[in-house]
Amino acid sequence: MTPLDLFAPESDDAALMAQLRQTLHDHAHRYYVLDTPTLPDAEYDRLFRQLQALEARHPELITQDSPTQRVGGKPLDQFAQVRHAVPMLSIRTETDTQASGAELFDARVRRELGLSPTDPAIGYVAEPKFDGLAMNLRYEQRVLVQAATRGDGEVGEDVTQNIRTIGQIPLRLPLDAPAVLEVRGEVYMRRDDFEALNDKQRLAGQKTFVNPRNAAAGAVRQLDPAIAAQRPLSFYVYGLGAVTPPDAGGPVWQTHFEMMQTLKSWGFPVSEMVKCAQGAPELVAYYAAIGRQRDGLGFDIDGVVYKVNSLALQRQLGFVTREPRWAVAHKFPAQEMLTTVLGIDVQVGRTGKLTPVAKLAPVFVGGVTVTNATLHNEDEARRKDVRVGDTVIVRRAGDVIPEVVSVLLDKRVDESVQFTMPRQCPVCGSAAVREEGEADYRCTGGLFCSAQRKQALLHFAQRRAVEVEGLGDKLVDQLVDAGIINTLPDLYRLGFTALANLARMADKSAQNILDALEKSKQTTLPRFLFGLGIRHVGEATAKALARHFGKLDAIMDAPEDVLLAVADVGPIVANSIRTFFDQAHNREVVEQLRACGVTWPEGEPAPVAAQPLSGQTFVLTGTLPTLGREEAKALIEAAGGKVAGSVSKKTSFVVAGAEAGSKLDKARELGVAVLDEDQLKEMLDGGA
Ligand code: 5U1
Repeated sequence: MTPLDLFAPESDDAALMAQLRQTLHDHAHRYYVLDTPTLPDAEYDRLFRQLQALEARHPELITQDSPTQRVGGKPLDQFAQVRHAVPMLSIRTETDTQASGAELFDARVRRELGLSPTDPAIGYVAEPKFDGLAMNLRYEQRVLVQAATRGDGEVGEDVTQNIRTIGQIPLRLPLDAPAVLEVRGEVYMRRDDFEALNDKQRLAGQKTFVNPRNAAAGAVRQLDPAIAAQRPLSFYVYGLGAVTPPDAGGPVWQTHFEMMQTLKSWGFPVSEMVKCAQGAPELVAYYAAIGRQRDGLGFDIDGVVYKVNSLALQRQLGFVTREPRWAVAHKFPAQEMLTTVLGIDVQVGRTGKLTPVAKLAPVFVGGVTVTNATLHNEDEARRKDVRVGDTVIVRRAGDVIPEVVSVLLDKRVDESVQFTMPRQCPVCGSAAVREEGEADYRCTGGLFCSAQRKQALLHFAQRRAVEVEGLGDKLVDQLVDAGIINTLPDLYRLGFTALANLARMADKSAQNILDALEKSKQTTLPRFLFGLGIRHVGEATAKALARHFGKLDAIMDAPEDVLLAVADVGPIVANSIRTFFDQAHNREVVEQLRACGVTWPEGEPAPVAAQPLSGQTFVLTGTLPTLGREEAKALIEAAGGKVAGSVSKKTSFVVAGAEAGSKLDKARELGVAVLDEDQLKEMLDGGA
């Protein structure tokens, strides 16, 4: 055996291992950062296992940057301390007073630079402010050697083992990267990953996390890297720490934006939302645009950051204490705040559903003052164990109903008592029952219960039903509490005097209500049906029933099996409709409304052949070239089809327009047929 024979296989393996590492790195970058995978998962797994096998054979050839080394190492007792080569600064927060935070910042920068109002606008970079944990990643000779938390800015903790598990973070950099490079950015958890993690925790009977930020912090500070690896984290880069200086061969950049583009080319994830902006007006527009997108993003941001783009100007501006003068954070209204629970009320809905609602000390959250937060139902209230007197975190994101996220148990007062759902309706005293398999308690009082009567009136009078303009909850409270109105037909028996005698009711307003009531008498069959408030009969079902039967009497008399022939009606809905019209008092209400003059045009039952889309369920996604979302929905429904909000195996077609999102992906995953607008129109014309 020659020396060559002895070493050749080993050097072949070494070359193969290097090649495998490169392929796996490239693919991980395309998968995690660019979101354009080119290798099937199974092939990636095969190459990964091949590399693992070679490394098992040659442990001395394992490199720190090998993709197999993302998850590894033993659980730690504690994290080692790391002194940052360049302190991790904090960032000044600009809050809106009279002027916008962007205008205040721009004015300050111009003043510091000694610019006059006639001098040109300053070039800025505007970025989202990710709601996660600041991290410093250190690369030496283009290999990730250390990841450290911010800590106090001077000294952080070495969390390298955990950070290596984040697929978006390159373990190795290309050859044009400098010998020493520290990048700074935010480690965060996407909202869908957070939900999935909490589902998993719940199933395992383990504690859930309050929000994505806490979940990310828990994962980063997890002493066992194997557990950290199961917590899905993401990363965005936004700046630099120590870097090889230009005179030692390090990179030279003129602007922050240029530097970010280089970081992107080296494999770091840079947000697509990072934009250049000229002067204050473009920063103001950026703040507004990102604010509008905020709830639709897949992750939490708590504001935006403005930075002077020119690195020379940044140097000129310098720092005050620990904050740069060239950057500022402009926060959005907080979506989570602390407040106190003053009481827990139980509200009664139109169908008798009892909902526990926490009454809160007023708190400004998500841009509005919140005084109520739903606790949904008994199980949810128990799970969160919210008690009167508790200090709680309240969350309000976008237009969603505010909710109590969690209780600060260490602030709980000793004598607090657990909430229990009442067994009687808090309004009428009738029994409250929870049917098997249902999450909700319901009041059994029906229209005997004044709360249900009020809700039934409001439901009937709403814009989407017969629409009685001006009949809001305050007026309905007055009318029902004074015993003036008990049933829907009583509305049309209201006289001017009864209305005008109510507290705070001017003659003019009383007349407006009477006029609105008169106007509401001319309605349509779907609006009237929907307004009756039959359980499970929403607008779409009411439309389908009206289209199918043409006349109200036909619906009122239809047996369940005939109702089942309607496109939108399943057994539960059919049963609910039958039960409603089998009750004499409900038929009486309909007759009295008709006697009061409520009327609608009736038609003939729709012939089956005239319903080209009957039995088909559609999901709309993206922007169609000519049809608006509501228009497309109405056309599909008018043709006998159903429109659903999410894609499932039961979906017949997904209609996709520009910028179609995850619904299109799901359709492809499930093999659901995808149509464009032209194909939909063809079907509507009876062409399919
Ligand atoms: N996007 C972004 N977030 N963020 C946070 N940029 C950014 N820059 C920061 C911080 C603390 O600090 C530098 C301006 C020093």
